[in-house]
This record gives sequence, C-alpha cells and structure tokens, in this order.
Amino acid sequence: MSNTIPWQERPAGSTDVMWRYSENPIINRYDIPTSNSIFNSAVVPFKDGFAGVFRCDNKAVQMNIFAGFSKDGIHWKINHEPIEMKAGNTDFLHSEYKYDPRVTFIEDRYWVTWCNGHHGPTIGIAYTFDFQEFFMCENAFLPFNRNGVLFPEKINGKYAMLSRPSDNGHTPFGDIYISYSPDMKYWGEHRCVMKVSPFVDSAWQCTKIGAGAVPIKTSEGWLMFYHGVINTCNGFRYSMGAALLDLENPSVVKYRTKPYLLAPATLYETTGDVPNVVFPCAALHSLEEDKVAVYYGAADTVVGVAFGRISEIIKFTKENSL
Ligand code: BMA
Repeated sequence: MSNTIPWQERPAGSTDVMWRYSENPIINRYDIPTSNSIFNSAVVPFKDGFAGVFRCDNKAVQMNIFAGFSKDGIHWKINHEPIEMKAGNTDFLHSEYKYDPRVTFIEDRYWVTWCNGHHGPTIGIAYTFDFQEFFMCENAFLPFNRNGVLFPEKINGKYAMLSRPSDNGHTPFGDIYISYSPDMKYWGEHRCVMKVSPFVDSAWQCTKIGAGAVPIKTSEGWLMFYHGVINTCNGFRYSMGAALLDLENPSVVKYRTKPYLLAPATLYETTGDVPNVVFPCAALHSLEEDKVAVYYGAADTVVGVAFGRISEIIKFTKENSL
C-alpha cells in the first residue's frame, strides 16, 4: 500500500493493543445536508489518497450509500447524492435500502458489498473503477443475510465472501460463513467459519458475530476484524475482536481473540442513536510499516478510527485465543 495511512502512536501510558484516534469521531452525523447519521462505512486507498462508500441515513431515516473522497483518510468529502447503480452483471437493480458497505480492490476494480433490501436484507454487490460510476451485480444470497465481506483476492481460483445469515429483524443469533463464486454471480460451497462463543468463555461475542473489515493477508493467516455482540438487559452491545484464518482454507479459524480489542467506552460510542456500538467495516494497512487503521461506526451515529500494530495484534490474538 503506497498511500500513507492515517496514524497516531499509542498514547503514553496505554497498554491497549488498539487505541482510538484522539480526534474521533472523524465523521459527524450531520456532515452532509440530508444526513441523520453517518456510520458503518468503508474506505480504501484510491489514486494518491483514499475513497470510500459511506452509510448515510437521511432525516426520514432511510438507509443509503454515498461515495466520498479524502487526501489523508481523516478529512472526508462525501457526495450529497447517493450512489446510483447502473447495470453490471444484471439489469435487476431493485433495492429497497442499502447499508453497512464494505469495499475491496480485486485485480482491476473496486467491489462494493452491502446489506441490500430485497424483501428483507441480503448481500448486494457492485463494482466501480473510479467511484463515479457503479455497476450493480446480482445479490449474492437469498434473504436474510448481512455483513458480506469479500476477500481481497481469489482463493483457489474463486472469489470468496464471508457473510452472516440472519433474520428480518434485530437478529438474536448469528455465525460467520464463507461462500465461493467463479464469477461474482453464482455463490456456493457455503461453509461455517466461526460461531458465537460460550457465554462463560467470552461473553462479548456470545450472541452473534459478523465479519467487519476486508481480511488482511499476513504470514500468520488472514487477519479479520469482526464484531461480536452480547445481549444485555439494556439491549445489544457491539465490540470488536480479531481472528486469524488459514490462508489456503479460510473456513479454518487458527486463532480468535477471547478478550475484545475495542468495546464501546467513549461518549461517542456509548451515546447516539443506538448506544454501545463499535462496528468495524474497513481497515487501511501497511505491512511494511506494521500499521493498521480500523474504521468503525460508533453508536450508529458517527465514524471513528482505531490504530494498532499488526504484529502486536497477531501476537495478542495468538496468545489470547478462545
Ligand atoms: C445491525 C445493523 C448495523 C447496526 C447494528 C447495531 O443489525 O443494523 O447496521 O450498526 O445492528 O444497531
């Protein structure tokens, strides 16, 4: 990755594996004229800076995705109009809503996956070369599904995607699956990757889990940031952990964090439209510099960034595995 990713050193005195950007949130709820909230959004290196796809719910609280651009990964200009889809591998553009986008560069283009409304949530797919024109593809799965996250390269000759089969509401369950496709249209070979943890072992991830950022290829496996949820007497609480998946067969989990890496604690994470949500959707990384910047939705209202050293996260994941 040639672009300089956003970075701040670990605060003096902190022993945390990951730490928050001191200027969080980097995107606020009213940053475009129509928005009620901007959160759960995805960014990638693009040209000499960065581009992203942002979840902006409007003041009718309709969910949609918007393109945005940034020179430094911190200060963003988000388009005021939502992405309009053109026909890609289908002319079926039906979509009742779009939310929780992820973006992955594979070979020659950027792929966007999101939670697409088709009689309930499923996984929508589109591609773009320039973040101006977007071409829609067939939905990957039947409803109900959420948290579709592509791997950044083909695995054994096929596209690979993580997802989380769900229900049509505020799903009280959820495990992570992987599916493969030869062409980004037809998906199969579905396998379970990771299930929720027993309450007594690691309660923050005992109700449901979902893939977060696009997995990062490391010598120790695919490093995948994911969210885990506990159902408390005041509702769901979303935190972030990490897993290392086998490089050749990513349905094999080598390690996953027993303690969380980041959980709602600051005011912008504990207070907002949905309190107590840390929801990772993207990560910028540099293996050479041993740095990662994770982008996460906070309290379903704003966007925050957290930093870490990749080698330390891997070490922590291995030494504190479930
Ligand atoms: C999930 C999705 C996410 C949201 C989370 C917490 O079901 O709707 O977009 O961040 O709930 O409200």
